[in-house]
Amino acid sequence: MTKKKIWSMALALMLTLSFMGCGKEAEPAKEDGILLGVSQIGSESAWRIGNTRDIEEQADRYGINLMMENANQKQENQIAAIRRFIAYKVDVIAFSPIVEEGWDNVLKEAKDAGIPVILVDRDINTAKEGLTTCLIGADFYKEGVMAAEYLIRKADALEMDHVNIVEIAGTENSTPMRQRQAGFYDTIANDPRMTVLESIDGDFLKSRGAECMRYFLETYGDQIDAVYSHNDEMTLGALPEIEKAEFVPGQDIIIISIDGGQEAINVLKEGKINCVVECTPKLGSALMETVLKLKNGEAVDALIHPEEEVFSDEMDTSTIAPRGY
Ligand code: GZL
Repeated sequence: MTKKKIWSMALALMLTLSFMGCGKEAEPAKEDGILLGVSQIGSESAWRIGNTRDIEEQADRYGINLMMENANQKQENQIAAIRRFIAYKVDVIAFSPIVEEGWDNVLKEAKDAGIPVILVDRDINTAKEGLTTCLIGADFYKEGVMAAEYLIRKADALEMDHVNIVEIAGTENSTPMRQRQAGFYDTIANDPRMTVLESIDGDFLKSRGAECMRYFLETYGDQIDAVYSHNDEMTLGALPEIEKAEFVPGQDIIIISIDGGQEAINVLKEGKINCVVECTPKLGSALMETVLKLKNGEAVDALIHPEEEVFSDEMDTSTIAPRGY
C-alpha cells in the first residue's frame, strides 16, 4: 500500500471520527467566574424540588457558579437572600417571588448596585419600571384556560346539565394562583352549566389540599361535580379525603390538576385524576442561557414561556413519558 494511500485513509478516519462527535448534544461553552445568586421559594412541592434540581444541574452544565438559598416559603427570607447576593456582588440575581407584591425596595437596591435581576417561574406586581430584566416561566393564564376547556369537553361528553366546581387555589397573591384562576374563570364564564361553589387557598401544600377537601365535602357533599386544584400536591392531598367520604375520584367527581409531576401522572393512569395540565419546572437551561447573554451584553427576551401540554383521560395515558420530577 503506497504512503499516499495510507495518509488518505488516516485523513478519512480522522474526519469520520470528528463528524461522529458532532452527533451528541453540543455542550455549552464552559463559562468561568460567573456567579449567579438564586433565591428559591422553598420545597413545598415536587414541582419546586424539581425546579431546584434542574437549576443546579444546568448551572453545573453551563459552568456557572451558583449561590442558591431556600426561603422556606417566607418572603422576608427571599428579601434577605437578595440583600446578601448584593453584598456579595454576584453577577446576576434570579428569584421566584412567592407573592407578587412587596419587592420594590430590594429590587431598587439591586438596580442601584448594577446587578440584573431575572424572574424565574413567578412574576412581581410593581408600578416601577426596570426593576427586573425578564421573566422565564409558564403561561399560568393559559394553564387555567386549558383546565377549563377540558372540563367543558368532559361535561359535553357526560351530557351534564350542570357542573358544580370547588377550587383548591394556590398561594394567595402568587402569580400562578391569580392567573390559573383568571384563565379558568374567564373560560367557564360563558358556559351556564358551570358554577364555582367556593374557592379556598390551599397554599400549594398537600396538607392544606386535604383540609380544603374535607371542608368542601362536609359543606357540599354530593353536590360537588368537579375539583379544580392549582397544583398536584394539593390534589394528592385531596384524593384520600374524597375516598374516605365514599366518593370515587375520577368518576363521581371530576379531578383537574396542574403541574404534571410523576406521582400525579401515575394517579391519572389509575383513573383517579381526569386531567393534569403540564407546568414544567425545567427552567434551568433558559435561565443559564439568559445569564450568559446578560454577561455578554446581548439582548434578552422580556418573556420566555416554555411549551406545555395537557394530559387527560381523553388520551392513551400509557404513552406519557417519565416526567423527571
Ligand atoms: C408554578 C409554581 C407553582 C407550582 C406549585 O410555576 O410556581 O409553585 O404549580 C409550586 O407546585 O408550589
